[in-house]
Amino acid sequence: PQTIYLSEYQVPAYLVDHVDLRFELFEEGARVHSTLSVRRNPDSRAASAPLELDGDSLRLESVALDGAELSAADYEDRGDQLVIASVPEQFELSVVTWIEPQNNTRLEGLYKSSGMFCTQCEAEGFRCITFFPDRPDVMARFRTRIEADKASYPVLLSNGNDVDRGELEGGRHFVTWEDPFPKPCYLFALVAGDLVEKRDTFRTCSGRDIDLRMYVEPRNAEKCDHAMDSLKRSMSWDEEVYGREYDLDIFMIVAVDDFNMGAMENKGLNIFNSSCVLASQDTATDAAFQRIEAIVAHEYFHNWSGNRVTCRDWFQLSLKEGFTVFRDSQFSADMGSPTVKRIEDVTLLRTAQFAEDAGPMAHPVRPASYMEISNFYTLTIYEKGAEVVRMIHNLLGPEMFRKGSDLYFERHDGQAVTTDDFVRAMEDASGRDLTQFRLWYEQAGTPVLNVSDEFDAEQGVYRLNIAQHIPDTPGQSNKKPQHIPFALGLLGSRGEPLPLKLEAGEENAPAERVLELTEASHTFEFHGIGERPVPSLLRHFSAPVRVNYPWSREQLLFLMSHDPDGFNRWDAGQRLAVDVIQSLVGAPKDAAVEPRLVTSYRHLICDSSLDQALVAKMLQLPSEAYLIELADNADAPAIHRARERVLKHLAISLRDELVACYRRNLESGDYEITPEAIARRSLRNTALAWLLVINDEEGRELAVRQFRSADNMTDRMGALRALVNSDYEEDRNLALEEFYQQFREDPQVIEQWFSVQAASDRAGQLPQIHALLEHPAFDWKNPNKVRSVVGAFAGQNLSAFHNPDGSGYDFLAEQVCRLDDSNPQIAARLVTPLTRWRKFAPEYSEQMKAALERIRDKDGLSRDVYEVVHKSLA
Ligand code: B3K
Ligand code: ZN
Repeated sequence: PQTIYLSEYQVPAYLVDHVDLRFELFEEGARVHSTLSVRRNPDSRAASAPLELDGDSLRLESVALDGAELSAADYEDRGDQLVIASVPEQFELSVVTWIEPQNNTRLEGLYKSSGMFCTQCEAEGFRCITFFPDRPDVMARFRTRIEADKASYPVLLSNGNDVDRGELEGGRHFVTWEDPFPKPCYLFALVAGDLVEKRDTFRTCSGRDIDLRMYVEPRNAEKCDHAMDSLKRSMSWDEEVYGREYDLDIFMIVAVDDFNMGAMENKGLNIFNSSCVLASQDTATDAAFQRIEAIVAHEYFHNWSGNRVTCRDWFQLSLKEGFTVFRDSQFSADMGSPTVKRIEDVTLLRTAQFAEDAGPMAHPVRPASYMEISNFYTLTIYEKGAEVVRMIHNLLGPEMFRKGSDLYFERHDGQAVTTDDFVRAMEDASGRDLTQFRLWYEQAGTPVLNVSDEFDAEQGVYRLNIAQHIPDTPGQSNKKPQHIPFALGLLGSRGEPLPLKLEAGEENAPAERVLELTEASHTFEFHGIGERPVPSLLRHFSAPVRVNYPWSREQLLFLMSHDPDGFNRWDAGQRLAVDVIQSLVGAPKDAAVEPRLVTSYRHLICDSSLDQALVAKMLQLPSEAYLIELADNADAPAIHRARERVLKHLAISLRDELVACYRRNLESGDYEITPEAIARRSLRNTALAWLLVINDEEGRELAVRQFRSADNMTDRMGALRALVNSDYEEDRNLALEEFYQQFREDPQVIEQWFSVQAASDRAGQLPQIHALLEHPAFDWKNPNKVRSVVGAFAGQNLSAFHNPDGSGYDFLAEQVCRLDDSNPQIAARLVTPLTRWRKFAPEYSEQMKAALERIRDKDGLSRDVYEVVHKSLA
């Protein structure tokens, strides 16, 4: 496969002003009539360039130029391109193609999912529908007529407004849609199905009434309220916080079961993976409710950050994704607990994005090259990209940032632009120079900050030395220092925040500062300090970096209870737990567990005056995945055992407190999704899980009772998970069976049922995983099912996946090869755990590498998997 380079970007030779589409949908395929109004691009230097249109898996039926049918000698059908050597300055091109959506298992372009037609065009799926310049800097106005059998497909949708509809012969009908906003073809969408419609309205800030419509299969009619409410909250939040009003008269959301990712922001017609939009108290956990709110917001926010202002090319993907993730995380913070939201975002970043940035697929937020763009919808583009925008927000402050975003939207409305244009708007609005800051877009790798300090008691001066370096990543070494906003505070011995005087005698010095690091090393002096302070570093995770500082356990315990920054209280607890667990990896069985860890957890569990949402987070031990990310020569089963030891020790030591915590947090009253109620459920389910880890009889009874009587999925799943992860085999099997019988008709719940087993070291050993794959509810064609079994096993059940006999690796390699033919995008994602092979101790890494080599040697490997495997082995 070919590598595409950012440095080779050229403006399109031809522009398309208007697209007229007619879809004839049938059971045995679809005929697509496309008429493009094309003109030569005045900005292109390629004066007499041939017209080249992208295509993929299309059967060409006819081509006409300005109404005259072309003969085969006038054009060349290269399979992936339709080339016409000579065309006038301006012309109309009509092309008819035949496609087979019913056989499309890649789920790119037009395909069928549970009997309905739907599309996914980002990044390069439109070329699977018709020949087109499939690149985001070609923006056109679309008119789309859909024709289909009326009984089977009563609902026919596309972008924009429905302008015409009518009956056709043979029980068929049509609807025509017109989208007044020019857009790249990746934002095109079409849906045809037998769907129920849920309606609502939203009045915008300028007083326009927007028609909100959700389309779902009839059995899901009762699961739309949460998404609809989330949508309305998103619409008014974007008006208030960013001054962005919705622009069309209709906004539609469709739920489909077979979808490669979470959702898609098609103009006016967002398409969602059912699991990211449908929810009811009975079927969705708190985490799912929150995820749905965030994704609905994310896709809605794209209407401005992505659609009105879009990307010039796919190297600029983070322009829309990083910014939109930042926007949705601000929104979620405003809707719930900001500290908890920050903790969740940082957990994901540090566990998964840091691992990506340290692995063979590491790439900058603005990559310089790719083979398959689908492989670059990564945590780096999304989450690190969002952190980069957050740093700009931190450096400029909220008001200047808003001026910058207003300028960006105004200056580039209707354009396809670059991350550099985004940064320039921020600079122009604020007067700040972000030249060095741009390195965040260009250099891959997570910066490491080594921090040391000294206290000069005589002078009353506390000195902090901060040195940065950025590790080498594939194709990049000797990196330049980056511009890093570093928030910190200093605490006195009673926990009081000390004023941070950067000059002796400074008045009204603040207790928190954002230092700006720009050099390889800095020394900061804080004056008027009477005793050695405890530093609280990188507050609220002000930059996506690793911080090394020789914290003592004493200091961490101190920060856990005194740091005024909630995020850093949590982080201190995590560092302490990491330190304790790491010290037990490979230690003798009778090595002692740090007693002060127990004391601090006791305090967290018993002191109900603490913020319970934060406590619920602080009680979660660092995950195995995070512990592996922090390790060199990782031994996953040994890490698993050390973590289990700490967990069991805590549970045994705090047994009575856990039972009391469980009872104190028992719900009375109606199910609510407030931060307080979520925290209560989380605390109670954590207590339950811990009790079952130590085979506590009372815990078992509580779990069984809760499983049977729960009135919501969070509690039902909490009890089920606790039982599944316990030694009570009979109760586990009974609960799993009951659960299945109760929810067998609901695919979104069955996905949870699969993953709770696949992720468990008790219920998810390889023979059981094979049994799940044979289960009648399992379906290789459905990405959610594949993720919930194969993905959960390899990504979460780490001690089983890293079985020293290599069977976990063989298993994954086999499933990747199986999926490579039918759905390469999903196959390439599933490879990820194997790509981390260099991280592990030799007895593991050699076998992981061998599994990758087996995948590499498969015949007819897709470009998607090829890129990931070859880069990982390089
Ligand atoms: N923009 C889509 C992702 C498309 C992925 C294509 N392989 C969803 C989102 O980020 O909102
Ligand atoms: Zn997005």
